[in-house]
Amino acid sequence: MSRTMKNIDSFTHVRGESLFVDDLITRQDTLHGVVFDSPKAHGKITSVDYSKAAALKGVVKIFTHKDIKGENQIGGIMPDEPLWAEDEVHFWGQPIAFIVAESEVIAKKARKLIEIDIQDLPVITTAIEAKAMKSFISAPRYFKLGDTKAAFSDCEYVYEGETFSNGQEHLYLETQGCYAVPQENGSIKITSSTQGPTQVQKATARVLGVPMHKIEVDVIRLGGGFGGKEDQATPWAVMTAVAVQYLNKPVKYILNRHDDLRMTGKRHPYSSFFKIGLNKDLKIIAFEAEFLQNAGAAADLSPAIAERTLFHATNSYFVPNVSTTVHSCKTNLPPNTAFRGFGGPQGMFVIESAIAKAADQMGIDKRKIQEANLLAEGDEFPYGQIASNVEAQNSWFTAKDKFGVEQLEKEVKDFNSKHEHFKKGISFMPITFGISFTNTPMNHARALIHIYQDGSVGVSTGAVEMGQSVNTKMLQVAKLALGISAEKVKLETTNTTRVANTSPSAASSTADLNGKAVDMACSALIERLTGVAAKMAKAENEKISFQEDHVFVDGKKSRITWEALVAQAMLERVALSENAHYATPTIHFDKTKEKGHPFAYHVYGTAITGVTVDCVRGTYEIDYVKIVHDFGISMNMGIDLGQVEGALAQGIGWMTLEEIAYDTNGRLLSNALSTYKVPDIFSAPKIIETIPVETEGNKMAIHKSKAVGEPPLMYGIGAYFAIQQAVKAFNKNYELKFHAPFTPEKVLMGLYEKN
Ligand code: LUZ
Ligand code: MOS
Repeated sequence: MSRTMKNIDSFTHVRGESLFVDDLITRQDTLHGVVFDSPKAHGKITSVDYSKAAALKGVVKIFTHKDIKGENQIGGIMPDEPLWAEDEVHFWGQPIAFIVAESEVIAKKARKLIEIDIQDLPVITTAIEAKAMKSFISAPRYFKLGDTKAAFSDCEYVYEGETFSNGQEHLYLETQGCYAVPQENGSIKITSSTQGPTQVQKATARVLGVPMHKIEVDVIRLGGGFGGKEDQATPWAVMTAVAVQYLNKPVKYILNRHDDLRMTGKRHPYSSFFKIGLNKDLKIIAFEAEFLQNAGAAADLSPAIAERTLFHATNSYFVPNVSTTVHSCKTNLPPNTAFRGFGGPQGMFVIESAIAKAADQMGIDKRKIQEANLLAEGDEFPYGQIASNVEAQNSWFTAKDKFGVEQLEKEVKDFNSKHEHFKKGISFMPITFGISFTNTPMNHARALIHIYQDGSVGVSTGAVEMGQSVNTKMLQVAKLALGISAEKVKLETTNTTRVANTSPSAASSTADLNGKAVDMACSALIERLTGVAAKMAKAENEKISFQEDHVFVDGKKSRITWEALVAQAMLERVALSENAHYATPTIHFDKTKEKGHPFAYHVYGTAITGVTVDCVRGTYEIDYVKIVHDFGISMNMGIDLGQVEGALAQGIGWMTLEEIAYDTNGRLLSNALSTYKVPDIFSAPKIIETIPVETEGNKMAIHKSKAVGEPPLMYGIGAYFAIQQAVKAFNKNYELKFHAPFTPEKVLMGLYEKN
């Protein structure tokens, strides 16, 4: 196949013609909503006075839980989240009511007129406090391999420590939003900026008390999701639908940035504790970790995210004795949610911290320990899966070789010996990331393909386009399978009436799951068309193939065009539509034993990060990140490199700059782009070099092109340890701390502590 193609959205993106929810032409009678949310993180609502707001000219109705005909419940994994608060509020920003007015301006004015009294209850903002108060979302989970207790007594070196990694704001360019329009007989069509159209449909049906077939959800594309719209696009869509059900008029709600930042959950902050044991040969013999996940005020996806932390707690290393625990801690923050990596990055930061601590105490290079413990073929993960087609060592040694590590390390040493006020650091960051939803039943997808009678093709899948270019990949799969040119194939919107019961576009698995379904649907169509073509060409079925918009006979182009073939198939009344269902084979997981084979495959890679720290100011620059990445056999290197670079920048941001801050009352302080620093072009690495590992690829991946959305984010963890090394080079007395993000402020304090 041609393993390259420009993103099919680039033309309309560049011209500003791509449609997002807010670009839809609305009906003239459209009303506009805005949420009234809690101004306190925890308390009893003693009174709310809506009268002044309701009296404002242009206000149509203020909706509360009392207006719900079905259930006041939007919890996905667990039924613990009301759409609108009833008697109690559990986080600052929790929706209490929905004001619907003739314009957004009026709705916002009305919001200011609502008077509320809340009787304060104690506020918990950290996972550590929550654990002390036994405030949990769900039961703890434990993964075990071997016997750590016995193993520690055999270890030459044992170290313990603690870590913290902060949350992260998704900052999708397009904020949350939706537009709901009444149809006949109580049906509602919702256009939503969601990664999970089916979640939106299901939650809406539940709250409205109507069957799912009354609710149609359509998704054109998202201006970014990053996990923030896997579950948390739902409430706004449901609220507009409640209003439509009552008013029988279209209702639109696009959150502004402040409302979005305040009301939505983020990546989970984690407080963690580790114990690591090594023998004389630097082998990690035992590893224990306890993860305290700050889940916020409701479950959302937290238990699944907690689980993925345990799956990634040993990163790219084989450790024979492992014992890990995760507690999903209930606090009074907005429910934290999916974010690219889904708990994996938080897990990997801890073992990297443990290795850094061990290396520091032993007085050796961190990378010696990393290198001595890399996963090999046949190693067992703590969850029972046996590693196969492992590229951990391949990517590591390729990076060392291709990027000339000796030279890079010499540069650091030379530079540091010559410069007093600037210091360089270098780090290695291997990654191993499991591909599949950890919840096995979610690993399925469908595609619906129509060949129209003029030969053009429409492809519908469950995949949501969110800038990751999944539609381009789907188009590549279809055009290759049908042997036709790209212009003949159109990717349709993602719509619950065409493709039902979808899993969210998440877990890096969207292209694999939906691409396999597209491939299957095309194969079925081709099989039927082969019969027609064979008759037309007077040849046997086996001799027929489809390429270059023509029927090929015996590998040679015939005069029968695709169009002529399709026209003939119509005359012969051959079905030109096909629906296919793909469910990942092989995978399984037993939660009672915490063992199984949960992942279709793993993605591997190694990043080398070089930084320079300004030791007067505490600022730093990322000189380079050099990556050897396991793409499998990429079906579109342009797109995949974009994913690597974007994920890397996002990972570096999480580790270095992005500092979510809540005060002790649970109020978000980093509530604007002036107080929350996201990486920009000035903080981007000066050089990003990415080369593919040489590999056979993996058949479980679509066209052997491995999932690429999430794994490269974790290369960003390398920035933390490169900066740490530079700080240590300046200040020998610096005591290693593992408290991310490593902001310039923390760097400065590290440079001068005990110095
Ligand atoms: N979402 C989900 C995910 O529901 N399950 C997962 O395992 C997952 N993994 C990564 C990102 N999103
Ligand atoms: Mo996700 S973190 O919605 O793949």
